[in-house]
Amino acid sequence: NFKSGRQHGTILKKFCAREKEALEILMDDGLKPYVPKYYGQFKDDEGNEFIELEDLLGHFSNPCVMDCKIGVRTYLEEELMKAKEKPKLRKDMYEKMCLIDPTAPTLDEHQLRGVTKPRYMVWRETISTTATLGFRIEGIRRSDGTSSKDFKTMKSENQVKESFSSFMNERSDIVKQYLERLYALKTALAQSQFFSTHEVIGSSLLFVHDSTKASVWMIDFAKTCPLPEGCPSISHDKAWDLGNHEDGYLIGLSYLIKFFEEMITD
Ligand code: 4IP
Ligand code: ADP
Ligand code: MN
Repeated sequence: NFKSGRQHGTILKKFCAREKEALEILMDDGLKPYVPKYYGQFKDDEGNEFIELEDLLGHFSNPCVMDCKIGVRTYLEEELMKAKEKPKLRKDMYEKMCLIDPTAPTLDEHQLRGVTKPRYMVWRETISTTATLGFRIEGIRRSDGTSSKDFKTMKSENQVKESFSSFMNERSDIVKQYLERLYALKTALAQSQFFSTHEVIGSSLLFVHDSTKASVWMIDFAKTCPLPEGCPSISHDKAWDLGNHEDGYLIGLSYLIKFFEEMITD
């Protein structure tokens, strides 16, 4: 997905100021063990800017990888404000919507051949498990290298559980290793200064295992922001209402933990 970094075991991701700022704080927070190591900014010869991150797959051989996007909301309140003040129609999002369900756009939207970003993002939340479970599977890559991104309309608990089972392929020991890590993450989140002062939107948990070990990390902080002045804290486990900045991160984590627990049969 990303270019290899300058050092062995790192990757380069397109620069985003917000993500860089989050990673800098995270490197000095209790969540550090659950985040790829951040090695700083980098500009290539053409002037393209990157952040350099630990390659989390580096510790594994022929890994299986699953990306779960966490939270009940996937766009920023700021994006919603912008769309209200000055609606910008996204033709690309309208087209992505039609590909999945040509009956999803309203008559107006069909005529305009465009939808606003929040409209598209909310629709994606409701056709998947984001709105109901606070997480959704974004992609799975198996150890043979084949991958599937066919999860956009996965809306039922059973479908998600089946995908988890097939991802973990009856390996109870792997499920247990993931669970230990998820419990530890939950504890670290409860104690984290970073987590108590940030809204975490559009971030994923990246699950990685091979034949002997399993682990999970928090990734993608491009839409993780410090809470505004007037809103010193959020619970991360309450429903979102405009202005309350809740992200539902812990709703998603709790469901993940619950589903993984249900997979342990012995
Ligand atoms: C994508 O929709 C994802 O939600 C992207 O999030 C989001 O980028 C895109 O918004 C949006 O079009 P699909 O997954 O349905 O294609 P991610 O990068 O986490 O996958 P942002 O920038 O919001 O994270 P645009 O505005 O970048 O197109
Ligand atoms: P974007 O914002 O462009 O979607 P992400 O940070 O979400 O980028 O990463 C996209 C994908 O790249 C993830 O689903 C994961 O498979 C892979 N990835 C991201 N960060 C790392 C990392 N540090 N090490 C290995 N793979 C990663
Ligand atoms: Mn992203």
